[in-house]
Amino acid sequence: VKHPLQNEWTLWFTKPPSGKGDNWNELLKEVITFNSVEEFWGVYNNVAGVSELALKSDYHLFKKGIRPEWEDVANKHGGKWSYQFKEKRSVPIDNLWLHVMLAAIGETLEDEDDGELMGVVVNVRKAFYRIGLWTRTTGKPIPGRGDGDVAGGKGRSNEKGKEVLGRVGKRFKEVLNLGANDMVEFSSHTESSHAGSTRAKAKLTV
Ligand code: M7G
Repeated sequence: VKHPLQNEWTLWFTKPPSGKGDNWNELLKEVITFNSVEEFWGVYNNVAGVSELALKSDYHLFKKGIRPEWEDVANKHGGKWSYQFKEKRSVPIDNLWLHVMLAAIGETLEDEDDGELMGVVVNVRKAFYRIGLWTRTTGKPIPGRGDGDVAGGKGRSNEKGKEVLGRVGKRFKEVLNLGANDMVEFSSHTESSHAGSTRAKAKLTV
């Protein structure tokens, strides 16, 4: 018996660059798509844990059909909540990433009609692990769509947009098991791409 997930999910992997000439496109690889709890565990049990990955590797778990890139139509008006774990030796990164993936596929990070969650990401870097949650919007109405219309075809005011985004950030923070003084930060993909890095200055925190 297979227990179906509400959405189909695709796991992606970013290989560390082997030389100078490697660009983002050549490094990002689609691994596998699944749509049941059982298949998720099959995938999980057969890929390397985050703690075993080389520096500059990423895992991305995204809803099927959405590439884990700023440029994807589903992401281009959005952004991400993220947190950097700087104590690489002591942070239980494999367990944290597992719980973030379970929260994503179990749909506990947002309410059913929020339509914000695009995917989750873990980056392995020299000085930190970073876990991110990509959202469809930045809390503001998407330009060119009139009445504040966002995902799901429902009108959403500026105020409501901020509220939804903030709630998703708070749930993400709970899954990461962070204390009240540890802040998850939001940055829009526009900021990230202009800064050439996701270390762009965050404006919103929870
Ligand atoms: P990062 O992995 O988000 O953060 O971006 P880091 O600076 O902590 O490593 C690293 C680099 O990967 C960026 O400067 C871009 O060159 C490239 N990159 C990352 N993302 C998520 C994208 C993307 O969505 N689109 C493109 N074109 N490049 C990206």
